[in-house]
Formats: sequence, C-alpha cells, structure tokens
Amino acid sequence: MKHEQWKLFLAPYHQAVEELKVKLRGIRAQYELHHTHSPIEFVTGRVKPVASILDKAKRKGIPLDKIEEGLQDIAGIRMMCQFVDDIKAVVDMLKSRTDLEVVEERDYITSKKESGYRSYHVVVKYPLQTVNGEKKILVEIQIRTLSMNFWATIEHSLNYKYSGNIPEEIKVRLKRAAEAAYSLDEEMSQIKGEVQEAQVIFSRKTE
Ligand code: 0O2
Repeated sequence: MKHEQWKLFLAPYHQAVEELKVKLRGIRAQYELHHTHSPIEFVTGRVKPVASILDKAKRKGIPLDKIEEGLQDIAGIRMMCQFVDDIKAVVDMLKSRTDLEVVEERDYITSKKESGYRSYHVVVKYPLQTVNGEKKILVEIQIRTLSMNFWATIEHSLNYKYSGNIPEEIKVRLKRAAEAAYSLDEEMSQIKGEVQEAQVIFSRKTE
C-alpha cells in the first residue's frame, strides 16, 4: 500500500480513537462533578504506526487484505485506574454502553503473561458514522492500574531497545519489578477507602 492508501485506510481508526477518547474522558469528568471517586484516572489513545501494523501482520501470518478483522488493535485505547477493583467497574461500564459492543475479553490480571505483564483487554466494535454510512471499527481497550501501566511502559521501551530480546539479567529484574508493582496494587487496595475519602475532601477544597 502506498502512503496515500494507508492514510485513507487509517482515517476511520483515527476518527474512532478521537471519539472514544472524548467519550471515555467524559466519564471521569462526570465523577469529578459529583465529587465521587472516579474509577478512571486518565485515558490515552493511539493508532498503531504502519511499520508496527506490518510487523504484527507478518508475525501473526495475517495477509494485508485481512488486517481489518485480523488485527484487533490498529485502534487502541488505554484506561488507567487507581485501584485493581476499579478495572472491573470500568469493564462493566463499557459492557453497559449502547454506543459500542464488547466482542472479546482477555484477562491478563488473573493470569498474567510470562513477561510479568498484567492488564485487562477488551475488544470492542465501535460503529463509526462516516459519509458513506456506518462502519464498525475494532478497537482494543486496555484497562490497567497506574502501577501496571508504569511497568508495561518501561518493559515496552526495553523490548523496543533490545528488539524483543531483553537480556536475561534485565528480564529477571523486570519480573521482580512486576511483583513489586503487584504488591503496590495490593497495599493500595487495603487503604482504598482512606485514599478515596481523602481525594473527595481534596477535590472539594480545590474547587
Ligand atoms: P503496541 O506497541 O503496544 O501496540 P500478541 O501481540 O500476539 O501477544 P494479541 O493477540 O494482539 O497479542 O492481543 P493482546 O495480547 O490482547 O494485545 C497485545 C498488546 O498488549 C500489545 O500490543 C501490548 O500493547 C500489550 N502487551 C501484551 N503483552 C505485553 C507485554 O508482555 N509487555 C508489554 N509492555 N505490553 C504487552 P503490541 O502490538 O505488542 O504493541
């Protein structure tokens, strides 16, 4: 595909990511307005770069004319939460929405990946309104705590640096760091009530 063809192909993905970022950030704004704990801390989104799409399609043996169905994360959203319990609340919230349909779930929290990666992945079909009618776009939403996100971001950049072959010594440290991130989530869960009360008081004070 030439540059212009990729641009046309990716345009609806960009549109879907932008719309979902606005919608999902709006949930946090609603909680803030009511001074109640928001299960969502912040939301980011991206469209996979062409080079990464080509790499992943090759790695998974997906022909280019099948990437629309075969690659579920061309459009990607990340929703960060403070507490592990918030993740379930976010997933339930997504399932109850009428503007998207959850089609797949991958729970890498109850069963973490070999690398130490933890996150909850939900694949949704998002109906996008285009000038040529409705087009359903697959979007992968990754829901994780701040601590899981910290770990995943660091590990992702190391993976990039070492082209997927992280030296054994660093791998061991990363596994230890993953355990530390897990402990942090556990500890924070224990004082969740305290933290939430403090945040509500603080949000009223700063208004
Ligand atoms: P990027 O740069 O984040 O877009 P597969 O890639 O085959 O393992 P699949 O079937 O596409 O997985 O779906 P999955 O596992 O739900 O989603 C893969 C995405 O999850 C990755 O996208 C990462 O964003 C994240 N992820 C999965 N495993 C790890 C991990 O061990 N470490 C980190 N840091 N992230 C992980 P991409 O395409 O790899 O990259």
